[in-house]
Amino acid sequence: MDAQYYIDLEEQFGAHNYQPLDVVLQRGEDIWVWDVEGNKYLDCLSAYSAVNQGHSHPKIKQAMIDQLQKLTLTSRAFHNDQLGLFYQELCALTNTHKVLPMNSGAEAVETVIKAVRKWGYKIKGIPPDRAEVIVCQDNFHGRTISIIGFSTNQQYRDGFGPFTPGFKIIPFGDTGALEKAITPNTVAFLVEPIQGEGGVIVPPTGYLKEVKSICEKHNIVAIFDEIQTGLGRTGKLLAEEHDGVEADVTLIGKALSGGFYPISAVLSNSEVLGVFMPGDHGSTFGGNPLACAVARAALKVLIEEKMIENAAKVGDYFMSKLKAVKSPHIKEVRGKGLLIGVELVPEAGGARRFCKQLLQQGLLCKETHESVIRFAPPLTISKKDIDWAMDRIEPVLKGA
Ligand code: IF1
Repeated sequence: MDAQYYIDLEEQFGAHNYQPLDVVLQRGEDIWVWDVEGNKYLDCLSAYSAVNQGHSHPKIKQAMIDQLQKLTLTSRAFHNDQLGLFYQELCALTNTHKVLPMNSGAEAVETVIKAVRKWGYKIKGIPPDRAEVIVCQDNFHGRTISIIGFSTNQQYRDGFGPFTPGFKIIPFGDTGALEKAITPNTVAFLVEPIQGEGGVIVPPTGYLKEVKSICEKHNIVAIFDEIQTGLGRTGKLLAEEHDGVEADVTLIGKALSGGFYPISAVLSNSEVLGVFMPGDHGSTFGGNPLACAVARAALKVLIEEKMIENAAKVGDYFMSKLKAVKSPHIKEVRGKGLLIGVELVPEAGGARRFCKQLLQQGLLCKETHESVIRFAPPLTISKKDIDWAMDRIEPVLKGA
């Protein structure tokens, strides 16, 4: 069948909550994907950084197949032989004390909001139902009602009220605003190390370090949402490492499974997650043996195949090539590692048309915040692959 056949089926039967580019993908291998008509593309989105390890990584695939032959789901009413090993390996890798596994990134965000509120009431002594969490302008933390309730993107909120109270919004990157927003009822500050959907916004150097010391000073929980920036994307295991600082609670997801299966996790010091008692929180699929076996393999290949170091090296190379492009359309090239945004000037008419042209040239990427082209290929990409990509990106960026 040709692409239109599949597009028409989605049009006829699917809710229209996305507007995909006109390409129907069928197969993926490492940095490459093929559509139903056999055309080959370099994937520069990596499913929004869920496929950091490259499409269909053989070792993650094999780990999934092996676990599929044994046991996929038991519920947390019983133990299983993958969860404890997953905890141990993840904690050793991230210097974490306690883990709570969930499925989607948004569920991890919702989980940490519950945890810090309970920590506020039980440990910090905040009056009941008065807990406040500070978040940033242009944040993206997921699509649930509570999370979009503190989004500043009108479309994400429109028609979905009423929203969950208890959130304060401050400018991203502004530690003075953070200090000013803190009240005796503040329990936490939730922030992305780099705002992905916000347009690949990189905060001033040392921002996270200053955030952490302000949080320590006022006894509030520093939560870094690393669901997109984590697991090697910015050239470090966690983006917080660029500032040499550790969050009190870190959220990861997406590439935690290498794109094979939904799994997310709340990584915390003992105090915050320690407030949960049996029955306080849960999820049917959270921490299932299949998810844990896949995640163990995804973490293993990330480290063993030095994908993080490669992201730093090839990311710098990619960034330098993009910065060297002389084009009247480009306003700024920014990012870290292999999370790069090319912001276009308003006169360029938006990033989508450039993404459509790049698609014709065999590159898959996605606009974000209307005027930014986001480049986030798998962390396995080589400098040679970047040269192949730049041979196609440069003419498009220079074009009309
Ligand atoms: C969509 C954006 C990216 C995230 C951060 C939590 C979540 C995400 C920093 C929630 C998810 C995804 C969601 C997807 C598109 C994509 C996205 F454009 F929406 F914002 F990556 F930038 N924290 N981001 O980036 O994780 O529940 O999706 O597993 O909703 O369209 P999730």
